[in-house]
Amino acid sequence: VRTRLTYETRANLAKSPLAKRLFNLMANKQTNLCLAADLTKAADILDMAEKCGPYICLLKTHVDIVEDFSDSFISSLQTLAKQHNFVLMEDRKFADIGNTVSLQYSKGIYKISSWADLVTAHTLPGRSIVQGLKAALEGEERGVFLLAEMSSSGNLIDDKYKETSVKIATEGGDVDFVAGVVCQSSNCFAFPGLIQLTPGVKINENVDKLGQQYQTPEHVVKQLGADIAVVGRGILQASNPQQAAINYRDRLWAAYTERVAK
Ligand code: 5FU
Repeated sequence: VRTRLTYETRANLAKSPLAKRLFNLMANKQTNLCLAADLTKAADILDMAEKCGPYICLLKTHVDIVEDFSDSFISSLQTLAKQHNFVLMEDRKFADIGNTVSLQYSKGIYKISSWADLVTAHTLPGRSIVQGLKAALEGEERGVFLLAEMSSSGNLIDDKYKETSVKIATEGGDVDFVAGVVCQSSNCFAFPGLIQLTPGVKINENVDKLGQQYQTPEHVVKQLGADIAVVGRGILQASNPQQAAINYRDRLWAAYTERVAK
Protein backbone atom coordinates (compact mmCIF):
# COMPACT_ATOMS: atom_id res chain seq x y z
CA VAL A 1 0.00 0.00 0.00
CA ARG A 2 1.43 3.38 -0.99
CA THR A 3 0.60 5.03 2.35
CA ARG A 4 2.96 2.64 4.17
CA LEU A 5 5.94 3.64 2.03
CA THR A 6 8.28 6.46 3.02
CA TYR A 7 8.57 9.64 1.00
CA GLU A 8 12.19 8.69 0.16
CA THR A 9 11.07 5.37 -1.33
CA ARG A 10 8.28 7.03 -3.25
CA ALA A 11 10.66 9.67 -4.65
CA ASN A 12 12.45 6.83 -6.43
CA LEU A 13 9.19 5.55 -7.91
CA ALA A 14 7.95 8.93 -9.18
CA LYS A 15 7.70 9.47 -12.93
CA SER A 16 7.33 13.24 -12.60
CA PRO A 17 10.58 15.11 -11.83
CA LEU A 18 8.57 17.57 -9.73
CA ALA A 19 7.05 14.76 -7.63
CA LYS A 20 10.52 13.31 -7.12
CA ARG A 21 11.87 16.69 -6.06
CA LEU A 22 8.96 17.35 -3.69
CA PHE A 23 9.05 13.88 -2.07
CA ASN A 24 12.80 14.32 -1.42
CA LEU A 25 12.31 17.84 -0.09
CA MET A 26 9.60 16.59 2.31
CA ALA A 27 11.83 13.80 3.57
CA ASN A 28 14.87 16.03 4.04
CA LYS A 29 13.06 18.99 5.55
CA GLN A 30 10.71 16.74 7.52
CA THR A 31 7.51 18.52 6.62
CA ASN A 32 4.32 17.54 4.80
CA LEU A 33 2.57 20.87 5.39
CA CYS A 34 1.32 23.07 2.56
CA LEU A 35 0.38 26.63 3.42
CA ALA A 36 -2.59 27.99 1.45
CA ALA A 37 -1.53 31.65 1.37
CA ASP A 38 -4.99 32.98 0.60
CA LEU A 39 -4.34 36.66 1.32
CA THR A 40 -5.14 39.60 -0.93
CA LYS A 41 -2.11 41.86 -0.39
CA ALA A 42 1.29 40.91 -1.80
CA ALA A 43 3.13 42.11 1.31
CA ASP A 44 0.94 39.94 3.56
CA ILE A 45 1.65 36.84 1.47
CA LEU A 46 5.39 37.53 1.53
CA ASP A 47 5.30 38.13 5.28
CA MET A 48 3.48 34.82 5.81
CA ALA A 49 5.93 33.02 3.47
CA GLU A 50 8.83 34.44 5.45
CA LYS A 51 7.38 33.36 8.82
CA CYS A 52 6.10 29.93 7.78
CA GLY A 53 8.71 29.13 5.10
CA PRO A 54 10.95 27.00 7.36
CA TYR A 55 8.03 24.68 8.24
CA ILE A 56 6.37 24.04 4.86
CA CYS A 57 7.17 21.95 1.80
CA LEU A 58 4.73 23.78 -0.46
CA LEU A 59 3.23 27.26 -0.64
CA LYS A 60 -0.06 27.38 -2.51
CA THR A 61 -1.35 30.58 -4.06
CA HIS A 62 -4.53 31.88 -5.68
CA VAL A 63 -2.76 34.60 -7.59
CA ASP A 64 -6.00 36.05 -8.97
CA ILE A 65 -7.04 37.27 -5.49
CA VAL A 66 -3.93 39.45 -5.09
CA GLU A 67 -4.95 43.10 -5.42
CA ASP A 68 -1.46 44.51 -6.00
CA PHE A 69 0.05 41.76 -8.13
CA SER A 70 3.40 42.64 -9.74
CA ASP A 71 6.43 40.94 -11.22
CA SER A 72 8.44 41.98 -8.17
CA PHE A 73 5.96 40.15 -5.91
CA ILE A 74 6.71 36.98 -7.88
CA SER A 75 10.48 37.45 -7.72
CA SER A 76 10.30 38.08 -3.96
CA LEU A 77 8.22 34.93 -3.54
CA GLN A 78 10.73 32.95 -5.59
CA THR A 79 13.58 34.29 -3.46
CA LEU A 80 11.79 33.16 -0.29
CA ALA A 81 11.08 29.76 -1.86
CA LYS A 82 14.80 29.32 -2.54
CA GLN A 83 15.88 30.66 0.83
CA HIS A 84 13.51 28.47 2.86
CA ASN A 85 13.40 25.54 0.43
CA PHE A 86 9.74 25.21 -0.50
CA VAL A 87 7.94 24.65 -3.79
CA LEU A 88 5.36 27.02 -5.34
CA MET A 89 1.92 25.86 -6.45
CA GLU A 90 -0.67 28.05 -8.16
CA ASP A 91 -4.06 26.52 -7.38
CA ARG A 92 -5.54 27.72 -10.69
CA LYS A 93 -7.86 24.73 -11.18
CA PHE A 94 -7.69 24.97 -14.97
CA ALA A 95 -10.85 23.56 -16.55
CA ASP A 96 -11.04 24.45 -20.26
CA ILE A 97 -10.03 23.05 -23.65
CA GLY A 98 -6.34 22.40 -24.29
CA ASN A 99 -5.70 25.50 -26.39
CA THR A 100 -7.31 27.82 -23.84
CA VAL A 101 -5.56 26.37 -20.79
CA SER A 102 -2.27 26.59 -22.65
CA LEU A 103 -2.83 30.35 -23.04
CA GLN A 104 -4.15 30.77 -19.47
CA TYR A 105 -1.09 28.94 -18.14
CA SER A 106 1.59 30.93 -19.93
CA LYS A 107 0.10 34.29 -20.98
CA GLY A 108 -1.88 37.18 -19.52
CA ILE A 109 -0.86 39.22 -16.49
CA TYR A 110 0.19 36.28 -14.34
CA LYS A 111 2.33 34.16 -16.73
CA ILE A 112 1.82 31.28 -14.30
CA SER A 113 4.07 28.80 -16.11
CA SER A 114 7.03 31.17 -15.75
CA TRP A 115 7.08 30.88 -11.94
CA ALA A 116 4.72 28.23 -10.51
CA ASP A 117 6.49 24.88 -10.13
CA LEU A 118 3.09 23.24 -9.84
CA VAL A 119 -0.49 24.03 -10.85
CA THR A 120 -3.83 22.30 -10.31
CA ALA A 121 -6.34 21.27 -12.98
CA HIS A 122 -9.79 19.77 -13.17
CA THR A 123 -10.11 16.62 -15.29
CA LEU A 124 -13.59 17.61 -16.51
CA PRO A 125 -12.43 18.47 -20.08
CA GLY A 126 -10.61 15.11 -20.31
CA ARG A 127 -7.03 14.15 -21.00
CA SER A 128 -6.50 17.08 -23.37
CA ILE A 129 -6.20 19.42 -20.41
CA VAL A 130 -2.89 17.78 -19.46
CA GLN A 131 -1.66 17.98 -23.06
CA GLY A 132 -2.76 21.62 -23.31
CA LEU A 133 -0.87 22.62 -20.19
CA LYS A 134 2.24 20.74 -21.27
CA ALA A 135 2.12 22.41 -24.67
CA ALA A 136 2.62 25.83 -23.06
CA LEU A 137 6.00 24.90 -21.59
CA GLU A 138 9.34 25.82 -23.10
CA GLY A 139 11.58 23.40 -21.25
CA GLU A 140 10.83 24.52 -17.68
CA GLU A 141 10.54 21.69 -15.12
CA ARG A 142 6.88 21.81 -14.09
CA GLY A 143 4.08 19.57 -12.87
CA VAL A 144 0.32 19.40 -12.43
CA PHE A 145 -1.92 18.03 -9.69
CA LEU A 146 -5.22 16.70 -11.04
CA LEU A 147 -8.39 17.01 -8.97
CA ALA A 148 -10.09 13.68 -8.36
CA GLU A 149 -12.17 14.81 -5.37
CA MET A 150 -13.07 18.05 -3.60
CA SER A 151 -13.51 18.97 0.04
CA SER A 152 -16.66 21.05 -0.41
CA SER A 153 -19.99 19.62 0.70
CA GLY A 154 -22.36 18.64 -2.10
CA ASN A 155 -19.69 18.61 -4.82
CA LEU A 156 -20.74 16.78 -8.00
CA ILE A 157 -17.84 14.31 -8.20
CA ASP A 158 -18.91 10.64 -8.15
CA ASP A 159 -16.92 7.37 -8.10
CA LYS A 160 -16.78 7.10 -11.88
CA TYR A 161 -15.42 10.64 -12.27
CA LYS A 162 -12.88 9.92 -9.57
CA GLU A 163 -11.71 6.67 -11.24
CA THR A 164 -11.42 8.25 -14.67
CA SER A 165 -9.51 11.19 -13.22
CA VAL A 166 -6.99 8.78 -11.71
CA LYS A 167 -6.68 7.02 -15.09
CA ILE A 168 -5.77 10.34 -16.69
CA ALA A 169 -3.18 10.83 -13.95
CA THR A 170 -1.61 7.39 -14.32
CA GLU A 171 -2.00 6.25 -17.94
CA GLY A 172 -0.89 7.68 -21.26
CA GLY A 173 2.05 9.62 -22.60
CA ASP A 174 1.93 12.62 -20.28
CA VAL A 175 2.26 10.92 -16.89
CA ASP A 176 5.70 12.45 -16.38
CA PHE A 177 3.93 15.83 -16.11
CA VAL A 178 1.45 14.67 -13.43
CA ALA A 179 2.99 15.10 -9.99
CA GLY A 180 -0.02 14.18 -7.93
CA VAL A 181 -3.72 14.04 -7.24
CA VAL A 182 -5.89 16.36 -5.14
CA CYS A 183 -8.24 14.08 -3.26
CA GLN A 184 -9.83 13.18 0.06
CA SER A 185 -9.36 9.41 0.38
CA SER A 186 -6.56 6.84 0.65
CA ASN A 187 -8.19 4.49 -1.89
CA CYS A 188 -8.38 7.18 -4.56
CA PHE A 189 -5.24 5.98 -6.37
CA ALA A 190 -2.66 3.22 -5.90
CA PHE A 191 0.50 4.33 -7.70
CA PRO A 192 3.06 5.28 -5.00
CA GLY A 193 4.96 7.66 -7.28
CA LEU A 194 2.13 10.21 -7.15
CA ILE A 195 1.59 12.66 -4.28
CA GLN A 196 -1.79 12.95 -2.56
CA LEU A 197 -2.60 16.57 -1.74
CA THR A 198 -5.51 16.97 0.67
CA PRO A 199 -7.16 20.30 1.58
CA GLY A 200 -9.78 20.85 4.27
CA VAL A 201 -7.54 20.56 7.33
CA LYS A 202 -8.09 22.41 10.60
CA ILE A 203 -7.52 21.55 14.23
CA ASN A 204 -10.64 23.08 15.76
CA GLU A 205 -13.45 23.67 13.26
CA ASN A 206 -15.48 21.11 11.25
CA VAL A 207 -16.96 23.42 8.63
CA ASP A 208 -16.93 27.04 7.48
CA LYS A 209 -20.00 29.04 6.42
CA LEU A 210 -19.46 28.38 2.69
CA GLY A 211 -19.36 24.59 2.34
CA GLN A 212 -15.78 23.80 3.35
CA GLN A 213 -15.46 20.57 5.39
CA TYR A 214 -12.52 20.13 7.75
CA GLN A 215 -10.73 17.14 9.25
CA THR A 216 -7.89 17.06 11.79
CA PRO A 217 -4.21 16.70 10.75
CA GLU A 218 -4.05 13.15 12.18
CA HIS A 219 -7.23 12.06 10.39
CA VAL A 220 -6.18 13.30 6.94
CA VAL A 221 -2.74 11.68 7.13
CA LYS A 222 -3.62 8.39 8.87
CA GLN A 223 -7.16 7.70 7.63
CA LEU A 224 -7.51 9.69 4.41
CA GLY A 225 -4.02 9.00 3.00
CA ALA A 226 -2.83 12.60 2.63
CA ASP A 227 0.84 12.94 1.73
CA ILE A 228 0.65 16.72 1.89
CA ALA A 229 -2.03 18.49 3.93
CA VAL A 230 -3.19 21.96 2.88
CA VAL A 231 -3.85 24.42 5.69
CA GLY A 232 -5.10 27.94 5.03
CA ARG A 233 -7.20 29.68 7.63
CA GLY A 234 -6.03 27.35 10.39
CA ILE A 235 -2.69 29.17 10.11
CA LEU A 236 -3.61 32.52 8.53
CA GLN A 237 -6.23 33.39 11.13
CA ALA A 238 -4.33 32.13 14.16
CA SER A 239 -3.22 34.75 16.69
CA ASN A 240 0.36 33.62 16.03
CA PRO A 241 0.53 32.18 12.48
CA GLN A 242 4.16 31.11 12.76
CA GLN A 243 3.46 29.14 15.94
CA ALA A 244 0.37 27.65 14.28
CA ALA A 245 2.49 26.57 11.29
CA ILE A 246 4.94 24.87 13.66
CA ASN A 247 2.06 23.16 15.41
CA TYR A 248 0.46 21.89 12.18
CA ARG A 249 3.86 20.82 10.86
CA ASP A 250 4.65 18.87 14.05
CA ARG A 251 1.27 17.10 14.17
CA LEU A 252 1.24 16.28 10.45
CA TRP A 253 4.80 14.97 10.51
CA ALA A 254 4.16 12.85 13.62
CA ALA A 255 1.08 11.36 11.93
CA TYR A 256 3.18 10.51 8.86
CA THR A 257 5.95 8.85 10.87
CA GLU A 258 3.34 6.77 12.71
CA ARG A 259 1.71 5.84 9.41
CA VAL A 260 4.92 4.49 7.86
CA ALA A 261 6.10 2.80 11.08
CA LYS A 262 3.06 0.51 11.26
F1 5FU B 1 -9.25 21.34 -4.50
C1 5FU B 1 -9.50 21.96 -3.37
C2 5FU B 1 -10.51 21.46 -2.50
O1 5FU B 1 -11.15 20.44 -2.77
N1 5FU B 1 -10.71 22.13 -1.34
C3 5FU B 1 -9.98 23.25 -1.00
O2 5FU B 1 -10.22 23.81 0.08
C4 5FU B 1 -8.77 23.07 -3.00
N2 5FU B 1 -9.00 23.72 -1.83
C5 5FU B 1 -8.16 24.90 -1.50
O3 5FU B 1 -7.49 24.69 -0.27
C6 5FU B 1 -8.92 26.20 -1.36
O4 5FU B 1 -9.00 26.85 -2.62
C7 5FU B 1 -8.08 26.97 -0.36
O5 5FU B 1 -7.03 27.65 -1.02
C8 5FU B 1 -7.47 25.88 0.52
C9 5FU B 1 -8.21 25.62 1.81
O6 5FU B 1 -8.18 26.74 2.65
P1 5FU B 1 -8.72 26.71 4.17
O7 5FU B 1 -8.62 28.14 4.61
O8 5FU B 1 -7.79 25.80 4.93
O9 5FU B 1 -10.13 26.21 4.14
